[in-house]
Amino acid sequence: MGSRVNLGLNSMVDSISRVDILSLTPEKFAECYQKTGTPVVITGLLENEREWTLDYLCEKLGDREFVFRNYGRQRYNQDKRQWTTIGSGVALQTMSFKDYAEMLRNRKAHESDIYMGKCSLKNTPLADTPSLNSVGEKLGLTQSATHFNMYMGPGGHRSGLHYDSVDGTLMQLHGAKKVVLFPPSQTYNLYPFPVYLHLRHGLKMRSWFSQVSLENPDLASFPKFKEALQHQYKVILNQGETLYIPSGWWHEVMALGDEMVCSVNRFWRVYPTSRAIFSWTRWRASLGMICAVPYMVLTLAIALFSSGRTQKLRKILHRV
Ligand SMILES: O=C(O)CCC(=O)C(=O)O
Repeated sequence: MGSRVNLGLNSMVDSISRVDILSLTPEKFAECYQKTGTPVVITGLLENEREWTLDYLCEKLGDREFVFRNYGRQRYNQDKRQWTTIGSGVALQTMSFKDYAEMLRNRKAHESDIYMGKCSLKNTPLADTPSLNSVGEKLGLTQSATHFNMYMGPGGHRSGLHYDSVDGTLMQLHGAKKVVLFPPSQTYNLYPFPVYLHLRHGLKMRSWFSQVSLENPDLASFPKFKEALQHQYKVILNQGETLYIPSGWWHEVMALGDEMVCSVNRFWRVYPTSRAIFSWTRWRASLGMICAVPYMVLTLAIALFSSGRTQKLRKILHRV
């Protein structure tokens, strides 16, 4: 997969392999990475794509409204066990793209850590971007699980350690991100939030997120995390590169630098099906979703009969 480096800190760090698309065929991608569920950085796929600057994004998305995540900077200093919201469960703010661009320019988005997380580009002019559409084709990925999703915001933002139950391709379009990964075998050394938490919090909390802070791990409370560190991988995803993240692989994603950083991902059905069937992390996530159903039904019913129902419904659906 990549080379192992001993940092002398009682932790080994692997780097993810880089492969150029010119030396990769869909068959080779399936054989080497998809079937084995191995992450890889693919270069050359977005070679001809223009840089997605804030001006370009304003031109394409200007007046369109999106649901943004207002995380708040203080989160980074909190013990995750005190959290009652995660990811799309945090305070949500609906605004036009151009208003958000202004918050990035005047740094209000940096101060409050406001992030455009998993915002679908469906029905926007960017959905037809040829190079994005060719990524799946060139890798032989045919069955998408979602449309393109935008993940963009201020440098310094961290999307906390979690796994997805589908495969993902993360395409870097402006700036760079650092990604830390752990294999599915490390799930219990990463102390995921318990599945039953969904009964109380619906999808505001996610059992596929880790309770451990990578920056400042509490080893007294999470002693097995030391073992996980022996299996960690790190990679800097540069502009124009695509990271394939197989289902069940834990990942934390950090936007590097101080300026706006932008990526687009797409989720794909897990192939071969046997990899999906024998994946405990997937079953675990499905169990979590089932536990979240009663809470979600109740929240939807309350939203339906309240004033401002359209906004409320939009926010609830954004969580799914
Ligand atoms: O880029 C990010 O902030 C998160 C991306 C992510 O988690 C993913 O692509 O699965």
